[in-house]
Amino acid sequence: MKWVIGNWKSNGAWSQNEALLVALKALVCENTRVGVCVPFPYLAQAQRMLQESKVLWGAQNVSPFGPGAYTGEVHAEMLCDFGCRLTIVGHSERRQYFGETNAQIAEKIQRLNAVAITPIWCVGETLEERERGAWQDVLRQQIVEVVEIVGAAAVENVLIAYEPVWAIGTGRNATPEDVAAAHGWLRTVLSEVGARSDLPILYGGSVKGGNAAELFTVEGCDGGLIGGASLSAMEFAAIVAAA
Ligand code: G2H
Repeated sequence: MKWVIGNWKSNGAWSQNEALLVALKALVCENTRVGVCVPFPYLAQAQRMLQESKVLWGAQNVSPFGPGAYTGEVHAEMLCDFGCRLTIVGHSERRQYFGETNAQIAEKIQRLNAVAITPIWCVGETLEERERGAWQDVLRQQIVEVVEIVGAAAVENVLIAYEPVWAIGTGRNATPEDVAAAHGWLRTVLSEVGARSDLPILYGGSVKGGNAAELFTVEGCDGGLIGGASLSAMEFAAIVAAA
């Protein structure tokens, strides 16, 4: 079973979303689990449009805190009110622009677990880290620092998304060999820390209709987290068909 999950990032407008959600709802997803992570203001729209379909929806972030005096935050119970089944944590854009740390990601995973929303836990190395041969250390650290805080049992039901930062929105996707090596390494590290090594691991980074089949058939690749291409109904449908 493959997963194909859209990540709209900070894109969308009420009127445009309507057409995209109608197209999503019409997707045939018999052997593929399809989902979409939308900006907070559009969760109600996604819920209204997708609730009769097999397509799952969710958010792209969650507060590391519960209810209380945390101005601007959206806590996990609020996501339940909008029927969210999935939510992204630790996306590299949040690490890069908002200083999100592995400790915060651990908190967010726990908050989502507490309300039975599946965390999509993103990991990945930068170009600089890859070029100096540190990608394995970086991935290990991203996994270990979270599991040390939450424990292996808390990551039993997560989806992992391997998103090499150098492939995000750049049009330069990782090669099937890169994906096989990274996913294999992540499984080794998961096993080292006592976590499930057979967790679903999605690939994210410039996936399109034209390269999805090649990437998704890599051993150990359980589908994709799709950014830019999820904003086009035709492109996203082609990716789902390739899964
Ligand atoms: C990676 C991906 C989706 P894109 O961030 O999370 O985005 O497909 O645009 O590279």
